Amino acid sequence: MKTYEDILIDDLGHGVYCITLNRPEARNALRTKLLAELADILNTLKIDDSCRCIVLTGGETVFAAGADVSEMASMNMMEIMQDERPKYWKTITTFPKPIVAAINGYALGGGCELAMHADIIIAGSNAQFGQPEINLGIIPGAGGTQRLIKTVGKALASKMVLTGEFIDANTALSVGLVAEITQPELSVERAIELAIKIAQKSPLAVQHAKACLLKSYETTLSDGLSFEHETFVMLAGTEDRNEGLAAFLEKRNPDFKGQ
Ligand code: CO8
Repeated sequence: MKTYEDILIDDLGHGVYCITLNRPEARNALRTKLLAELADILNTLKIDDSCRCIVLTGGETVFAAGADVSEMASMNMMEIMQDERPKYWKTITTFPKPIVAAINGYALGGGCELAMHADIIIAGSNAQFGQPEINLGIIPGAGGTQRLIKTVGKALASKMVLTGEFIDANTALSVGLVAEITQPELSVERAIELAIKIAQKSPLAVQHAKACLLKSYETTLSDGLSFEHETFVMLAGTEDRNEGLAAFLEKRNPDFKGQ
């Protein structure tokens, strides 16, 4: 597997790959190079059948302090219009396999937006989430206004985006931004545990379940229910579905092949 400068990739076996953001000297700020590397590895893992689930982390002390402010400061409006970053964000947004994020320390600006691209967030008790772009005279640019409000509701999202105030792990748990809180040193371990559990399921069912869950962001309830039903019917034609039902009836573990 290719090696990168701004991210580390570990094949953990069991169908799980761990991606670690690796710019500790800049609090893992998401410069364009880092986003390009992240998009590159996700494009590789998207079509690699040995990958069934991703763990995404920044390590024990910080997840990511947002876009790289020095890089952004050097860009004028024309350069922002022609920016490559939205292309890389799109790869993250459309990645079809589950992402479990282990978030410790700051997840700010683009870092909070990246965290919200994960399907499940495990937060270390030291985690802090924020959209402080307003302090820089800008606004969130990678979905922060849209995903945050859909996740935590208007009151808290508006407070965070308009004041730049951070929320801690307990608040993030209480509003549903994160699924669980652990001690900081255990968040990656817990994320891996969940990722291994997901990786043992039918990859077809998992990817379609993710697509259905995300569809709810985009559509009305009745359209979402139709999408879910069509997907449910389609999965009835898969070998994994036959295997899953047969294994249950035969009291054995299923052997899902992704077919
Ligand atoms: N960009 C670049 N460098 C950074 C960033 C950043 N976002 N954050 C921290 N650093 C650097 C600092 O400059 C410092 O470098 P040096 O040692 O060379 O001076 C080093 O990291 C350590 O930083 P601090 O000394 O400040 O560390 P602290 O632990 O005291 O504070 C904080 C950590 C709270 C994270 C603080 O650094 C901070 O507030 N950082 C900026 C947070 C911020 O404003 N983030 C939002 C950025 S804008 C954004 O994310 C928009 C996304 C748009 C995406 C659009 C795509 C199309």
